[in-house]
Amino acid sequence: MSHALVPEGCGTDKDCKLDRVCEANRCVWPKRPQWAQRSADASGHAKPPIWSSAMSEAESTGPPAQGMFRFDPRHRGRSTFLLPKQKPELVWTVETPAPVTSSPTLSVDGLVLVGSHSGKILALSGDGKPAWTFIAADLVWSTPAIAADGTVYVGSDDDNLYALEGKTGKLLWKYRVGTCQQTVGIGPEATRCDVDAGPTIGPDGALYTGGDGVYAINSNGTLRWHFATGGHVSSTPALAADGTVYAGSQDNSIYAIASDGKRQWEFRARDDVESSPAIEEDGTIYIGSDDNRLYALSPQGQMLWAFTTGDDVRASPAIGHDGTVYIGSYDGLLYAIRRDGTLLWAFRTGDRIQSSALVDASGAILVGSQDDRLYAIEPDGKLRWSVELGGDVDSSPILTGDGTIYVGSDDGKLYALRAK
Ligand SMILES: [Ca+2]
Ligand SMILES: [Ca+2]
Ligand SMILES: [Ca+2]
Repeated sequence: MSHALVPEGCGTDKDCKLDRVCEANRCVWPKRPQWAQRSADASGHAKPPIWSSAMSEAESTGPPAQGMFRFDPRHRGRSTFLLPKQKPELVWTVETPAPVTSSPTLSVDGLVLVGSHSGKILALSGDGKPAWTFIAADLVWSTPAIAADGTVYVGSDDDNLYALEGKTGKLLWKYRVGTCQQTVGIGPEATRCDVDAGPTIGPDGALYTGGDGVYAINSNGTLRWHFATGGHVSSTPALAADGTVYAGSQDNSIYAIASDGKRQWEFRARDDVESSPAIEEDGTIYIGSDDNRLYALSPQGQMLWAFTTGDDVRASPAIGHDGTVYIGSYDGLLYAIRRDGTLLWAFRTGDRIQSSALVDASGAILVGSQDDRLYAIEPDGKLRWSVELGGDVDSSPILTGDGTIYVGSDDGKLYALRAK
């Protein structure tokens, strides 16, 4: 079969992988990120004065990372591609062979990377053939992140953050997070230092992840800083344009940490925070909590609003191009919430939603549910199609320029789906 990913040559932006655009028949990174082109005045929120200039500068220090959880450091879950209109068909599956809650990531070399509870990190070609496998000493929940140079960073419940060579999977370094007496297995001490988060890759190549607190690790595997929290940090920190790191913790708090590792503020939710934050262009932070709420916080840490769902919110928010926020809840509903905190619509699935939604270029949504289905939802909240997989779909799906969808499931498989 033909390769699922177009390596070179393009007719339109849709032929290009990731967020690249087609210029003179070549896929290139856009000169300015799309978010920087919109006026913050239109949002109605106060704009931090350094916002766009700081990010333009940061972006100019190097090409953006190839991929990570929620696609970029601001975690908006926003794709530049279009979801297929027709229900896609199964192209291939790969047995990992244990639950896949990790979300797949694409490299510009055309590899699909995913972690598994088998401890394996698998790299597959676009046609599902194994390129390499790396085996950690415990479960992998973490979504692999791929730096601009192709290096793959991924965490494991064995308490290590691993750096792997992108083409071969060869271990470059590992960083042991925390000083937990027991690193693998179950129990509070065995899980306290688990590296479940992303990691997130910053513009200078630094890695932001969680364990017994929040970690910033240099791209050579040395510690930049550790920010202690009162509970495990399982979710992936997000990085704002001014270098502020936002992270949630099982100590019920959401933290803002300056680029030097110093605490800026702490916002107290009423229960664990396992959702990862998403950051809007104007700096607004959206994050869910086990207290059933989705919070909108200002860059200064004030609550703008809270939207209450019927159960824990462990998924991470997606932010549409028009500012609508999409998030699933353990109550089984996928919510579309306007930027003022009012409900636009809710879509009911048959079980809890842990999967974080993807929003496509037209505002259509893709999300998994523990009812074993992957749903495509129209911008107005109506069902477009759904596909039944073999188990819970807690993994967050990704979409490529040719409409291929990759997602993992508790049945131990990574799925590739594509419409005819
Ligand atoms: Ca552990
Ligand atoms: Ca709850
Ligand atoms: Ca199920």
